[in-house]
Amino acid sequence: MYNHGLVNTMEAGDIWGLRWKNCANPLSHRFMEVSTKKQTLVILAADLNTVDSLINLIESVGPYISALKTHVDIVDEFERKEWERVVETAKKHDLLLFEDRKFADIGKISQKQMGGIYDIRSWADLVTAHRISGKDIVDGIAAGWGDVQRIGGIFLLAQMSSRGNLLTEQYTLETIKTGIGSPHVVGYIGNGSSPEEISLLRQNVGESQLIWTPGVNLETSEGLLGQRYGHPYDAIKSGSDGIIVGSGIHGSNDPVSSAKMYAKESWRALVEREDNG
Ligand code: S5P
Repeated sequence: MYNHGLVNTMEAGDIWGLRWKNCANPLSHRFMEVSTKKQTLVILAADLNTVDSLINLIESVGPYISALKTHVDIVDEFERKEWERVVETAKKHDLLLFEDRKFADIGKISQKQMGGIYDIRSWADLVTAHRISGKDIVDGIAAGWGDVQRIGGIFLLAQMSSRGNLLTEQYTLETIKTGIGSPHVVGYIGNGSSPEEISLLRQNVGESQLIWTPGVNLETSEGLLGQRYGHPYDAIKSGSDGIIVGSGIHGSNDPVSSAKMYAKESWRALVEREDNG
């Protein structure tokens, strides 16, 4: 087990405080437990386009991350059977499988899109969805899992990290209204590049659901094609529970050292967060 030496032995309930007590969905507790065991709040955005490169990356940084976020539709020559190797590797490292599909269609089509060529419903524990088409998208996605007798969780996009996005404060509030109290909504995606926006999101979400934030990087404040970045420590300190890191790890010359650094910053911020009581 990896240990930064910041905290010796700690139970998830001690370190996660109110979040541990108030989160209702068991998938959030699974995330908090794995994060505590590995002392990392890093969700790896594994944006690579071959199964072999994905597996190599997961094998090397697996001990320093707490969930695996995929974009299954960027994999070249996708084959369902080959994909199972990625799924197995993730499970070996105790990682929740989080498919960033960003569903946005009407409920009944989202249900069908959970199947199809990628068969997301059969392997993903978590998916992302936009609120734009109406609140029935949540039930549509849940029905997709139901079709294969599985239960999963949804992260609704309440904010985005990209420049010029159309998710206004009012839209964010409507999104939270849809998600709050839903047995299917584990949490929300927030804008990791802005501590102010994360704080506001946390105020409105309360303590009963998770917030995960992309748009974090230790080295740069701007990314390609309109991506914006903030510091991982600030994101967690202002109320995020997980940092989604892509190029900061897979684009680094030394992904293992980078993953360790992101893990350390995220864990340090959680330990120093004041609302853990
Ligand atoms: O608002 C968002 C929402 C998401 S899920 N902004 C994002 O960047 N993402 C995802 O996070 C994006 O699809 C990518 O997989 C990851 C960020 O990657 P990075 O390379 O910029 O760290």
